[in-house]
Amino acid sequence: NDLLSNHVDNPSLLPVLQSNGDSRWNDTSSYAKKMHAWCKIKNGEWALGKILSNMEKEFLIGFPEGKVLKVSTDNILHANPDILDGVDDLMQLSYLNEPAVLYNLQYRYSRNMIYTKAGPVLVAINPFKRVDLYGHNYVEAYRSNSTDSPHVYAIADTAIREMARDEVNQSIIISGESGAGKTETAKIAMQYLAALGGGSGIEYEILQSNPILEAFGNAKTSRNNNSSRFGKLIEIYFSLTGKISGARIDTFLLEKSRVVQCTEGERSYHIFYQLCAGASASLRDKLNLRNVDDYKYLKQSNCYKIAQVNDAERFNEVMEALNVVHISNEDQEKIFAMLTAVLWLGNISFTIIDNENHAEPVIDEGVLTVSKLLGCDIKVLVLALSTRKMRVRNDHIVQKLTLSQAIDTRDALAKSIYASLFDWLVEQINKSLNVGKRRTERSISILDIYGFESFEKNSFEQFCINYANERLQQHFNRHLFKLEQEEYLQDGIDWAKVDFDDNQDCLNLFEKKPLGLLTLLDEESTFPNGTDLTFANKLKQHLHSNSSFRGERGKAFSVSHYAGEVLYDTSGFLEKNRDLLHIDSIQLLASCSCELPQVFASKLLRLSENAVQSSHRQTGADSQKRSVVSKFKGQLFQLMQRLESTSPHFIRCIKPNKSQHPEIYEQPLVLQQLRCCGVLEVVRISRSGYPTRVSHQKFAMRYGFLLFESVASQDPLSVSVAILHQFSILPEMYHVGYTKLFFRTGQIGALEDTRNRTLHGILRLQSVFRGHRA
Ligand code: AOV
Ligand code: MG
Repeated sequence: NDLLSNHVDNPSLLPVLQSNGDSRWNDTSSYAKKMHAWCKIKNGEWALGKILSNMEKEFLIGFPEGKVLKVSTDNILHANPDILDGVDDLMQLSYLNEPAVLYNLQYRYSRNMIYTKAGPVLVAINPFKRVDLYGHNYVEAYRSNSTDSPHVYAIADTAIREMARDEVNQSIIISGESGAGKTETAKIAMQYLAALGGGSGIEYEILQSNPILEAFGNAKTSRNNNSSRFGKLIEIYFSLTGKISGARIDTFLLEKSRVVQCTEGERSYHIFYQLCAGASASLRDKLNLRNVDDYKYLKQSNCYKIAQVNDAERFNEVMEALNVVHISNEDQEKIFAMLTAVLWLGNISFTIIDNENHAEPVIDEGVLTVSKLLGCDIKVLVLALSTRKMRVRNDHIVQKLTLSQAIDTRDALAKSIYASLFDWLVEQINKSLNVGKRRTERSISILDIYGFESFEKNSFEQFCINYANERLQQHFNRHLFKLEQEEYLQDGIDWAKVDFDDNQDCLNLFEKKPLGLLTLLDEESTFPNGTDLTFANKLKQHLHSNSSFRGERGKAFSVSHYAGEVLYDTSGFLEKNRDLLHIDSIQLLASCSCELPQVFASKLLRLSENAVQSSHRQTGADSQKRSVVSKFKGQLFQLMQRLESTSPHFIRCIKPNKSQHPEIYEQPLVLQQLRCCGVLEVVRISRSGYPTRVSHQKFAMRYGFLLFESVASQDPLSVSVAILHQFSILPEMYHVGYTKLFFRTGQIGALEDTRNRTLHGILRLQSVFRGHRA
């Protein structure tokens, strides 16, 4: 008893017990000698040291290598006791500060435990290597509930259970920056759902949609060798017996520009390289298909291969997958013909025909092959690439195109064929996955969009991608804060609402009417005299007061996104937003004898007619469609609405390094993602709440022996309460629930400390006794 009271009387211990666990609460008196603490080395990097002495405003810290440093109080944070090393839920940490979270994730990551819970959110750190965490045995373990280790499987399992229990549709929402592992994670979730809900065979078709969509919608970028260039929501339907009965895929805004334009070191869509590498001799012959380096569209970026990827093999896998989703061999050949036509379009060159810089296509192999593959007349193709029909009042006139107009027309046609093909393919897959039936069943949706991007040069594509991520981030914030607050209310815990940094400012910058980025872009896009420069100037004129906006030199502006500041170059914004395809090009497609171009043409026509009706605008004979951003905004709103009607499960993917290599954990990079992805926000709420939850039983067992006096009743609750009293834990620091004790951060850490010292003391005494006896 003496020994114990000594420790409790130890004044250096009490402040720790009373600390509210807030890492900003940095009074030196909360640190005791010999305690471990995190010392900030430089921005985003921390080292663990031991406190040798504490002075007024600084500490003397000893590091493992024997180094001793003076560190100011501002750069010191509490470290957690060793027993909390590598906890599988960050909520269990006594001290929820940045270094503690970073260290915990790194501890697990280095042991191939890539999944960690951050309260309700699953954090997944990209291993960039095969990890043995998947497959039959793991599926069985999660299905039978014999493990509670954090895992995508556990999330998918919860989704299935809650879908059945609550009769509410579920969603698994995966976010994280480019290359963080969203697409892989989505596939892992699908595999689990397929394993549990399989049986009819449709699950295999669903899984096989992945290699197809990746081939046509993913590409190598400087951030990710397999970067998704479209957004995807797959809704998987379950029958009442829990079996998968079908699925529906929705895609969002494919990055079209990549088909005709690609940055050095990146690639166009995988399927082009796969086709060139893997097509059989007879197919090559039929399509007049060449090698990758024979095509200008593929040549311009100087990159044909991806390390460790065999495009020819992938091609066979894609063909196999196409078979699985019931795309006939004839249709497959039609698809390949369209791809080859796109490649040959890029090879069409022009000659100047007069001194006004008007141009005409050179009639060579390019023109001939394109006309053959599309099934159109050579003359019609040539006209479509060199002239434009215009209506001036009531007269129809034919205008010749200048060289740059002709090139733009050619590229617009190539992009349009590719994007139409992509949409058509998704439609075919959906037919096979059994959509169209009236759906009364429950479903689980998995969302995998392109992640936040910030390159050296950011254009319209990044603008759209980052806007989408901004919307998703808002969904994440709202739900997590709402959910968390609801849980406390349910437990009857007093709960003052927590403020959090939301991204509403940035969303307003995009969406506000009439003066937001999107409306200003649309407005400038409809002005005949609008240019990228006038657009940039207009932004600077109208948006300078928004705190998320900054005008930059020339045609540039920057936006302060939740995930960091991005500098956008407005070059090409207007043209990409208008995304004009001249009626001549649509008519060209409609005139083709091949089926696919006709299908594309009628869809394009329908779209442009709808838009004309709704906009009451008509300029010349151009097909006037809704602008790209306004369509995208509409899609995102619909997506959010659909997600709102589901019960969400969030997965945050983290990229541990920029080089896409295994075993490298760059602390500042991880920290930046944790900060901006809102993981630390979640952590912050929990810090103001009661993150540590221990059952009465467990608590009594672990700390009961520290009691000075025995308790009359030995039931766990009474023992627990006695412990709380003995250690003078302030009433506002804990809450006694029906079965559990809820603690604020820092409380358990201090108790652990006392427990360890006591155990040490007992061991020392034992050895002293043993020594006496000897
Ligand atoms: P993303 O979807 O988040 O990026 P991916 O899912 O494509 O990122 O992951 C990038 C790469 O990381 C993959 O191609 C794999 O090599 C590797 N990887 C990710 N998760 C795992 C895992 N669980 N196990 C093994 N390797 C993995 V983007 O689509 O760019 O935003 O637009
Ligand atoms: Mg992806």
